[in-house]
Amino acid sequence: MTDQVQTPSSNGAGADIDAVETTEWLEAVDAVVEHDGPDRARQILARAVQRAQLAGSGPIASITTPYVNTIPADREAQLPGDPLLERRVRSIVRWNAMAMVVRANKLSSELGGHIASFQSLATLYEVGFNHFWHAPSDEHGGDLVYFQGHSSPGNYARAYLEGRLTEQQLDGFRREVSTPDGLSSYPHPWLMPEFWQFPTVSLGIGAITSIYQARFMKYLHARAIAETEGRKVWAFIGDGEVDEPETMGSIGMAGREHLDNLIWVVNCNLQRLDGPVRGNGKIIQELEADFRGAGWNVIKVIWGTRWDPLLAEDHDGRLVKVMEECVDGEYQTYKSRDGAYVREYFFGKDPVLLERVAHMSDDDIWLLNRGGLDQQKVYAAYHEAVRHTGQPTVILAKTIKGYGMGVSGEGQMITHQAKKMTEDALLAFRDRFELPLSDEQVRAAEYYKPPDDSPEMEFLRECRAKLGGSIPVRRMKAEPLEVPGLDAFKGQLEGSGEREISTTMAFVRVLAALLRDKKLGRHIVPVVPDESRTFGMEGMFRQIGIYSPVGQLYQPQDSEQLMFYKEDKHGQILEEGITEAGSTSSFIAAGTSYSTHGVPMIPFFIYYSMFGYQRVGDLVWAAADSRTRGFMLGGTAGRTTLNGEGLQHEDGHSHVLFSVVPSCRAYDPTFGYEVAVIIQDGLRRMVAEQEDVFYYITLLNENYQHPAMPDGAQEGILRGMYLLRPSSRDGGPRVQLLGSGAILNEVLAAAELLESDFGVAADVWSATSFTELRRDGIEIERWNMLHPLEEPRRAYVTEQLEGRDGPVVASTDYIRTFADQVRQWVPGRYRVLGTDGFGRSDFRRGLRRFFEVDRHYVAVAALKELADDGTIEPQRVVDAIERYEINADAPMPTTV
Ligand SMILES: Cc1ncc(C[n+]2csc(CCOP(=O)(O)OP(=O)(O)O)c2C)c(N)n1
Ligand SMILES: [Mg+2]
Repeated sequence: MTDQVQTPSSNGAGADIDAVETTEWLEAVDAVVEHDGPDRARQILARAVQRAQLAGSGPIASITTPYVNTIPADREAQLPGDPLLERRVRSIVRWNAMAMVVRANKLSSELGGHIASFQSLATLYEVGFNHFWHAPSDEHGGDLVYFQGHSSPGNYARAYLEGRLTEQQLDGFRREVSTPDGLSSYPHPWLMPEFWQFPTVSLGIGAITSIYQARFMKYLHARAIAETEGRKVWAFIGDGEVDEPETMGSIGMAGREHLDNLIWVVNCNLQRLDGPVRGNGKIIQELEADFRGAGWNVIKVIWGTRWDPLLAEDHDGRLVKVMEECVDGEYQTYKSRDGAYVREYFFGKDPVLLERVAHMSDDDIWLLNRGGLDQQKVYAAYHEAVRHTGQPTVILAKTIKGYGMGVSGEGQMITHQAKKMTEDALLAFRDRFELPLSDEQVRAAEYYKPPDDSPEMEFLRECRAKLGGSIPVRRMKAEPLEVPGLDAFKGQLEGSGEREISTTMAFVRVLAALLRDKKLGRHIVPVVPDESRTFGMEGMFRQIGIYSPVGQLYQPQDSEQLMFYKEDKHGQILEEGITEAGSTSSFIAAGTSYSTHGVPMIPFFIYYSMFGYQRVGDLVWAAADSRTRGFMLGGTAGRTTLNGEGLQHEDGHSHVLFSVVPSCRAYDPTFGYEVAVIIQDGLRRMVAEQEDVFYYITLLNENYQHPAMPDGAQEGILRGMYLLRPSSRDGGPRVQLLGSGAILNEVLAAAELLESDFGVAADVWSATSFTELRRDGIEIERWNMLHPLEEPRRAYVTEQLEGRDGPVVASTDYIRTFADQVRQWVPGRYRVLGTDGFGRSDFRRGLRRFFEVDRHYVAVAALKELADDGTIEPQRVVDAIERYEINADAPMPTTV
């Protein structure tokens, strides 16, 4: 077998080694066409092509190959060592994984867990653990394995054998609150930060993030930031999971970027949760076409070693024909029955085949195994996959869901959720996998670990020692980087003077300053889904380059210009094209680089705020679970600020959505100095202090003048509010006005109206983060509840507003829920204005009036609160409504 596997080109192009022979063949084709017509020629050629493919030619003018293993039996690399010993170790892992779930559910069925999925995967995992997957060590940076989420019992069972987990911990599976070292249900770095690296259980998330991880490793290498060559990304994906758009949506990128450091293993156990994945078709053939079309190297591992003699004898193609005719629904049913059934309903489809297996007993037929459950076949596939160059590889491995569960689930429709095994099934499991357990031990589902000096344990230890230690293992911190002080952003702190700029422009300047920073600059990763020009970042194309694995093979149309579109092998920008899901995956890869690669990288992922959480919420959740550090920037945010774009673009709720993510710090700044303070502090927390948080910052495209930072504002900016402009008026009615984002300018204008038109003093506060204020509030409230005899603490909002006269009114460009978050800590009356309803297009002024968040509404709201307080006459509110020409009977914006 050759070391480097090349996919034969599909049209057979290349040097002709025997032109005379070729001519003879072509003449023969011509003759058939002439005598019997083109249909007959196609028939013969199709047969000839199939014959060649069966001999291992690979695809020829067709995107799929016959329903047999891609690697012919005589070209397989051989599994080293003692196959029986390896099987024994695997059987023990199988047992313990099953026992964990059975034991947890003996306690209570409330805890749940899955047995069937791992039993179908065990061989695929164990061959990897024993022979392929490197742990990070001095010699190797470590492979990254995205394990199938709901197969976690298999990982725990192996960690137990490796001495990483105790029996007590296994018994704490899914009991993280009541047991000291409980094990998380699924892979969650948040919950087990030294063990799990990648959250995968939301189906599709592991798939897409693994692709962008592989790409990020190439990027780090190209930029000479980390040595990632030789490291592989492996991802285990369910055959049902491929229906998720996140799973298949980016496979084209992996092909296009030649990610030969990426290996996917699709566990084709033919079943999902409810039933068959493709009962009426064949998932393996379908995926073969999809992946090959996307430029992947496809290795099908369908049949086990015991089929080899039957396939070798199949000169007339009758066996392969039946294999191809059977649909997955039938294949599932076969494995839920027995050898006699397989003889009758599979081989019985062709009397000649029945004859061929006549010498085999029903038991022999039952033992005809599937490729993904055959360690030799799996080894051969992995061996080839890790050596393949120029393309990512997908291994399509056919397995059996619930393998070994017998009557309690093997190949059965219900198997996915089976958490219990009958006593008979447990005993049969023990016998089938030859485990040295007494009936008593089996009934109690006792864990089993062979003695330390047994050949099994020695084998296990040796294998992992050779590969550098145990996996999965997660690094929690890297060497911190030095973060520039606030003075690096002097331009923003001093304000814009007469110039009108947007916070997006302010941000781009902050970013430019960071890129210039000698220490931090190269660690910055701008991630953009085709919106750089929208945000005025196109100057960076030329300056730092757009990463491309092949550089730039064309002269760009704008090459004459100073800031031309520059693609570069060492480029720094990740220009992702129009994929927020892909960009978020890059954000995760970069933002967890401190852990996976030991080098902190700082992603600045900028996108249209409406196409953020709303579009890729589950990936954001995965980012948080992964302990991603970095900045997400919701550009052109606000329901009335991105004025002309209408219902689909105008975001009035992304802040509310981000407020649900515990490790996200979300801000809605108005001025350049606020942007600078927030980003500088974010860098301090994430890069210097290595806190596992990330930031969501909304940016605006509205231009206005930015003042210099008021003295002492810094703490308030970070905690969520500060007094921006106190009224100079003493005595008389007074109000406290809060605002954020672009609406803060309306609030400032409202303060002027109140003072000039109604003689009301208004203090104006910039509320940079209602979400942070709420976090502080609930924490204080909880402390006070639990410490009833102690001096009560005060929430930051209360501390700021207490002792200041008058009701409080808040207005933002977000739905009312946003500013409402702090209601219970606001002393006195609190009225919130917001942009509830669907967005629409118009001038900003019109939109702010329509959504009732503009200066006039703020003034009216403030007067109404004063009237309700008894401070002024209600007639004054009527005056204001008239004066500002407000239609009191306009419909609610939510209803139109
Ligand atoms: C996004 C998402 N939707 C639904 C689920 C619930 N779920 C967990 S496993 C599963 C079936 C998975 O089938 P498959 O991918 O074939 O994996 P198998 O267990 O067969 O290996 C479902 C629907 C989930 N975890 N994530
Ligand atoms: Mg499945």
